[in-house]
Amino acid sequence: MDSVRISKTQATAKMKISKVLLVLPAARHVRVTSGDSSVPRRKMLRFSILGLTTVAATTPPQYEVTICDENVEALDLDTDAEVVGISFMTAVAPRAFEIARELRRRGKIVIAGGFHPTLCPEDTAEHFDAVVAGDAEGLWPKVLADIEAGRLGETKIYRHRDLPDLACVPAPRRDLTAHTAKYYATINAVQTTRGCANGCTYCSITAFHRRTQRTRPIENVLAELRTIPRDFIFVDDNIIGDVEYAKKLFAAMAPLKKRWISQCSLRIADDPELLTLARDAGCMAMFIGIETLSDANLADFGKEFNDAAGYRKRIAAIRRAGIGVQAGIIVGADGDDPGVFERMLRFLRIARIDALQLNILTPLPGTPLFEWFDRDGRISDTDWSKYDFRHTVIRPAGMTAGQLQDGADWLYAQFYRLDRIILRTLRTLLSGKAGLAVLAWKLGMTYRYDNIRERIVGRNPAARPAAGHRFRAAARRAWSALTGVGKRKAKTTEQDASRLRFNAS
Ligand code: B12
Repeated sequence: MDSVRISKTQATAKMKISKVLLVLPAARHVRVTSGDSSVPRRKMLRFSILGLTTVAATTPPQYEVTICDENVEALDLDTDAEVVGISFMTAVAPRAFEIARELRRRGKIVIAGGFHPTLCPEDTAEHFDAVVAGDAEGLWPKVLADIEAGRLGETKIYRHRDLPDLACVPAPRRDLTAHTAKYYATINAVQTTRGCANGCTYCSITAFHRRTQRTRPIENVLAELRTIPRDFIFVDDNIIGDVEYAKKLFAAMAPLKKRWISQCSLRIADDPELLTLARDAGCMAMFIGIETLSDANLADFGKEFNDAAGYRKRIAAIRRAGIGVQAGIIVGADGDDPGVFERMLRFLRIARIDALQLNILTPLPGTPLFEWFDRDGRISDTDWSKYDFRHTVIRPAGMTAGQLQDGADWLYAQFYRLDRIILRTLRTLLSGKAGLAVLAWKLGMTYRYDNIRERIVGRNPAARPAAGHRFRAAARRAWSALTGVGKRKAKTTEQDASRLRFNAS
């Protein structure tokens, strides 16, 4: 273990711990609060709190552990736990900082862990008593021991020198989520590998896992699978990253008769044996990063292995094997112009994509993309809560920021239009894949519900406006040329070039 040491005088007093609370903060628009305890109907988008159930499992048994996921229950700031661990990704960092401030004011010891703390440990440390950067295994028990011994202040950032062997990953404490299980698509999330060896320039996984992929012993995974129901999700980042391992795992899983979904790269399409093994192991669908139709964008993303020209053939091969495809798409890359949204919608229809996760290009801290955008002064918004892939936080090269936002909203709303969801579902049903049809229907309706609730409609920036609209726009332009009213203020060069300070509140 490696750690950042700070002055000894800051060490805390010895503290007896009996209770530990683990918190998953939620964004404002989906959060359950004590004032309004109704849980938003978006169950299909809640499927894993494996981070916290795993941290709970690494907590020494003498402590009583509870979990609060703000997506499904209100957080009680007057908790009787002495120590609170908060897990968060970048998009919820502001909420995590707010919770930490409130809890520390109440005398609690508050520790951060997860993606954002790992990728921005120094910034995070300003808000917490300590930060666990990386896997909890091996570090979290040490933090708790340091608190009891009064040594916590000596170490502010706990970090592994060498990434731990995944043989040490404990079975997650799913029992701690039993009371809220009905709000999740499944609480049965399983991880068989961590990380991904591909070096995609926008991806946090590469930075977090130091561009490695570690695998769990197959017998440990099988033992865990035997304890859970038939349907579950593998939350791996690229489950076929280590092909030989994946083949062995899938072959060993076949007799268990499970049904699962996961994430992988398009490379699965190139290996017929792998496809068959995955299907026979119960794979129903894969989330696959298609990302873009432009080879220039793929080169910027360090993802040339996707090869845009081969998409349709490869996707067809996956679907022929009986595996559905949810496409991960990124818009706003330098090669994208205002026509990208229409082109993409057409492609998604022709390629018979079952579900879509649309992401506006977002430079996440710790990634090469973030360094480039920061260096070039192209980050336009420094509020982490907007780093949820649904907000434009960059200055795009091939269109305006407004066009990017409008076009992305339009594409999402169009893909999840009710008639299109029905059509896709019927098509899948008629091809004899009832399980996949139900899954695609539920997912489609959930995304649609989110779009309606968040009033996402958008506008196709490449569409020719109707005559009335063109007339009003021309009149507005003439008026603003004459009077100067309504002109957008240009940002100053100093503002553009200055190093950005990210909003921590
Ligand atoms: C399932 C999942 C989701 C689920 C739920 C996630 C959740 N827990 O809240 C849903 C669908 C809601 C989701 C949404 C999003 N997600 Co998501 N998600 C994942 C995924 C695939 C798996 C998470 C998981 O279960 N991991 C398994 C556990 C075991 O790993 P872990 O969480 O890292 O936990 C370990 C350590 O980090 C540490 N640890 C974690 N927490 C704590 C806390 C303490 C106190 C301690 C000591 C240690 C500790 O110990 C754990 C065990 O070693 C990850 C990718 C990944 N590999 O993790 C992306 C990931 C976390 N998501 C990501 C993103 C970007 C998003 C979205 C913003 C956008 C999107 N389109 O996906 C939205 C955000 C919505 C919002 N506003 O909140 C990024 C985060 C990047 C970042 N820098 O923030 C990831 C890494 C994916 C990626 N390829 O980049 N996601």
